[in-house]
Formats: sequence, C-alpha cells, structure tokens
Amino acid sequence: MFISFEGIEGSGKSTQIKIISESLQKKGHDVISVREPGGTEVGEKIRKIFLQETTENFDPLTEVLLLYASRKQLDNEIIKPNLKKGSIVIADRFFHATKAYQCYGKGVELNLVEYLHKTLNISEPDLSIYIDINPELSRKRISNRKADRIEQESLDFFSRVQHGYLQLEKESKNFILVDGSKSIEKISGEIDSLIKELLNV
Ligand code: Z5A
Repeated sequence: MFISFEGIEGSGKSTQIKIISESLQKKGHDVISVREPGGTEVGEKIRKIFLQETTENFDPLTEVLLLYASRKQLDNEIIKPNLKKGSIVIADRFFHATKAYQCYGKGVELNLVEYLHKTLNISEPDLSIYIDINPELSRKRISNRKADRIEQESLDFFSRVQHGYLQLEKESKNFILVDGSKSIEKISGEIDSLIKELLNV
C-alpha cells in the first residue's frame, strides 16, 4: 500500500504522517515513511541543491529534472522493494507536488511530468491525501523558521499552487482533500478513517 501526503508548507503533512505511522505500527503494520525530494543518499544530495538559495535563475525545467532524478532513485531504492514485501509506504509529497508547484506554480507543461512519470516507470500512490490550507495560514504556521529557496516565493505563487492542488483533486482518482484548518486531532481522525477504508479493516 502506497500513500502520499500533499499540501503547501505548514499544512500539517509531517504532523499527520507521524500520527498515522505510529497508529499503523501499533496495529502491527510495517510502515516506511519517506520525504521528497530526498529519502535516499542520492536524493538527499539533490534536495540540498533543490532547496538552497542560488544567485542564478533556477529554471523550472531544471527543477523538474532534479525532482525526477530524486524520485527515480527513491522508487528503485525504497518504494518498490518495500511495496513488494508488503509494507505500507508513506510519502511526504510525491508527483502531485511537481504538478502543483512546477506546472501550476511555474508554468511547466503537465504533459511533461506525466510523460516522465510513465516513461521512468515510477510507482503511483494508491491514495493521496491533500491537506488544504490557504497561503496566509501557511505563512503564519511557518513564520518562526528560516525560509528555503521555494518558501521565499510570493503569496501569489502559493495561491497558484493551492489552485493547482484543487484542480488535481477534481481530476484525479484516489486524491482526497481534507480541510487543514481543522484541529490536528480532527484531521487525524479523518485520515484514520480514510486509511481504514483503503486497508479494508
Ligand atoms: N517541492 C516542489 O516544488 N516540487 C515537488 O515535486 C516536491 C517538492 C516533491 C520541500 O520542502 C519543498 O520542495 C517544498 C515544495 C518543494 N517547498 N516549499 N516551500 P519541505 O519538505 O522542507 O517542506 P514541506 O513539505 O512543505 O514541510 P513543512 O513546511 O514542514 O510542512 P508540513 O509538514 O506540511 O507541516 P508540519 O511540519 O506538520 O506543521 C507545520 C506547523 O504547523 C507545526 O508547527 C505544526 O505543529 C503546526 N500544525 C500542523 N497541523 C496543524 C493544525 N491542524 N492546526 C494548527 N497547527 C498545525
């Protein structure tokens, strides 16, 4: 079973992944959580390049290629082998993030991302949980930390990303929205029910 979590910064993905992973482990499931970009030795090096500030104009297509280099490595090294052994793999972001940030946010063609994903034969999540918050709430939640290269983008950019996620929710199967402005406990209850339904327990 492969589950991904999506949402803009501060939507609560890491918080919810921790809660659901612990709860699934208590029920006896083997759970592996990964983050993107990153999650492997090579991927974590790519993550540094991706998030570090630079004086150059970082081309959005370069971003996509870096993200796919990291994603391919993660799929080969961690996702596919663990799914094969029957573990539950939980990803903090996956390909919907590339569509939302690089396509809706920065103008890259959606077809290119779909082509890369298919041609590289990368796994697809059985369920993607999109935690929806607006960019203003996002800013408030992450105001106490130093912003990385992507977090320095404008509120306008994050509105396009949020709009992108909302479009993806309308068009994609197995892509479920939860309202991220609710309390942590309420959201984790909803996620627990979604996953129970998926696991059929
Ligand atoms: N990126 C991309 O552009 N394209 C791609 O394809 C991929 C990624 C895969 C990765 O950053 C960056 O890469 C990301 C997109 C880009 N960039 N930006 N900007 P990351 O992994 O470092 O950051 P993140 O994924 O956005 O994580 P995050 O900012 O830490 O957000 P989060 O995990 O969703 O939130 P959290 O850590 O669980 O919660 C944040 C705070 O809010 C914390 O204090 C919580 O206690 C609080 N919180 C959480 N939930 C609630 C609720 N419900 N109520 C109140 N407070 C809450």
